[in-house]
Amino acid sequence: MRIRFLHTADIHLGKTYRTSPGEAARYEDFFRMLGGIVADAVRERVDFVLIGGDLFHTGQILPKTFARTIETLQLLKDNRIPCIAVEGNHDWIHRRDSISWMEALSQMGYIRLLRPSRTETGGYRFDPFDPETGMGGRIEIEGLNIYGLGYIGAQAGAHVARICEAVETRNNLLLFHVGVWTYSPVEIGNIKPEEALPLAECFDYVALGHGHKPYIIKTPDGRPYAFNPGSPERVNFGEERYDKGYYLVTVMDGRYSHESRPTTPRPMLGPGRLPPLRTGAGAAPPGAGGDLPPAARGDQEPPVARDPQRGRGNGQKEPRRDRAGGAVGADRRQERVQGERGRAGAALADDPRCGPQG
Ligand SMILES: [Mn+2]
Repeated sequence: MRIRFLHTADIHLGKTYRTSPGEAARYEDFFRMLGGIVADAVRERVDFVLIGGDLFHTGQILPKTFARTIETLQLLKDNRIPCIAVEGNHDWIHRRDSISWMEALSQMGYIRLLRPSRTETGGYRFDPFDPETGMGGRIEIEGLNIYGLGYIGAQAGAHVARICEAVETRNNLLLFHVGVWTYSPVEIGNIKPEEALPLAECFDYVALGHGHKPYIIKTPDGRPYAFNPGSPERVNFGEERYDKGYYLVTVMDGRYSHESRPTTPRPMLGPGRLPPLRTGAGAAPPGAGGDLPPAARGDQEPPVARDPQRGRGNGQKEPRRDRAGGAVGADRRQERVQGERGRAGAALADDPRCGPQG
């Protein structure tokens, strides 16, 4: 039995560069990028699409962002390709008295939002997904059991044993919004490689999201088991330094093979004009583009030439200097606030910025 799926993450729909004339074009870039991935899914006739969290840039989104999201995901729904998603630290909503946008999308059948429930003793429970309520912790497609876990906070490493204890099936995949240190450049929401390793015992493929840079984690004996596609767009400055894309994964008789599908986000180089888009996933419709002043692109740092030899998601450790593009103290504090779930909802609703590369 052959199963094929696309694995992407960190789409960050609704990201804006406020008060800049180029805002409308940049806002649209993120939908165009997701639209390109959706079109690829339909063209490749995949069995499902995985989104590893941060579909939205903020927990509270504008009505137009929700409308554009539905419009973009409509093609998957029309083609009956399930879009399975978890919540990242960016689209997680604090208030439990109102339904989140992610829950709404799930109830409307645009995504299947996976979120485990917790037992009284602190354990995890992955109930089968119920299309009626749009809720559940796992879903079975063609004999593959897909478990979903969104952003669970800074102490995620301490939860790995409890997560594995809750797995009762074979042939398992885990969709998880977490970074693996030191591969992930995000400062918060990481687990250490040795903490992540037990996941390789109960899941054949761990589909990550969170770090915007691609990487692959292997077991000590060299088996790749955790895959982070990175953001297909350039969400923050500094992300022009590495290749962008998502994965097309094939499962044949329980064996996984995967292929990187490169995307071509708008270049962030050069002052003056808004650079044009190239073709491919995320290609520009006719008439897109226009002038974008330096402030809109946040040219606080000099343009950086891309080096094609770096950041290809080959699982190799990257030097720390790549992280956050030289984040300063204020940015780090901001990131810390956003990373703490208790306060994230309010902080993110008011602030269009994103923590460095998360
Ligand atoms: Mn993100």
